Amino acid sequence: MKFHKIISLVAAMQLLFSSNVFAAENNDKSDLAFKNDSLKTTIEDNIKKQVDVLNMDDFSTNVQSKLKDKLNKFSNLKTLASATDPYTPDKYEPNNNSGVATSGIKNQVIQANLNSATDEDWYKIDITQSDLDANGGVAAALLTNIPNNCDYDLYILQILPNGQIAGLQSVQTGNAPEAIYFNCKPGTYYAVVDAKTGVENNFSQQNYSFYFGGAYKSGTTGYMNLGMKFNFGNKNYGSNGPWLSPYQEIDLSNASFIPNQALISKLYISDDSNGAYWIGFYKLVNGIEQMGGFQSPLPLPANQYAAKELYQVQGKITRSDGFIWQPQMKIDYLYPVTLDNLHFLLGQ
Ligand SMILES: [Ca+2]
Ligand SMILES: [Ca+2]
Ligand SMILES: [Ca+2]
Repeated sequence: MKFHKIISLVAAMQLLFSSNVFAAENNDKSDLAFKNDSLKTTIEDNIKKQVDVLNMDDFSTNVQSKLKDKLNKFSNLKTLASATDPYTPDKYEPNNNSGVATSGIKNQVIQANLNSATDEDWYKIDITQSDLDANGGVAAALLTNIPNNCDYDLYILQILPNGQIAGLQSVQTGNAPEAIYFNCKPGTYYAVVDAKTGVENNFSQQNYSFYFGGAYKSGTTGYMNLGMKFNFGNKNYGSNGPWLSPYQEIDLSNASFIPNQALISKLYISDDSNGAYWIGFYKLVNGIEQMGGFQSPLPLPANQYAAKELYQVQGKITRSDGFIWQPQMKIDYLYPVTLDNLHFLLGQ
């Protein structure tokens, strides 16, 4: 049975049986079946809102409007895997039905293809409670790099204990990518990549890219050399101290090596220096301070501030015997898995 027939059946079942496995904010059960637009809008709006509302300005004490692009000073830019292999054989075959669905691909981007008129690709993931805890209860399935002149669609199915099937679909036209975000409970879920019926020669040896897993991922910039130098000279402010240095800034608001919409999980600023003696040294990033000698994350609430921002760094000191601070910074972040961010998962 070709996949569209199964889908028709599933749609009919959705109308007949009330199931809200995919919790939507819509009480109309018949409308729930295969209508993920509202869910997608909800999560994307939520993500956008989160980033927009929680602005770095809120904790910056000294933001100035003039931005400087110092990206070329980075010595260890994260190298992104960019190229996908367009023509490898589909190593996940056979997987043309739920019984032989491909497993073991959770939270990865894979390359596969629909290489004949009868090919359909079934994937199976088991979503656990810990997966949900890490993702706010939201999972994602994304299909992109659909070959030119092809039109593939994406379906999410769950077989319920009583034999009913619940489902969602994303059915864009042409080779536009497909994306489904869904609220879910622990359980086994199937994703199906299927060629749209009625499109001629709707298959290709060329690979598509596919992701099935949590809606959020964590990442890190690693320690970045900021190219900054704070020379405090020979000074003893004693009881008149401490003295606050002018700030130096680094603009990461357009940094391509940080995913869009990433939020800061942890922010570190290092003590790197020439090793000279100091008393009462403090490190500040956008007004958040930490005493020299500590390597723990700065006291900043997790996952509330945008990572792609302008950062202003400065130092505060009571006594310096020729101390020169050359800080490195590391940002651990959390980001939503979107079509736009998918390349960050390649090569993992
Ligand atoms: Ca295939
Ligand atoms: Ca297949
Ligand atoms: Ca499509």
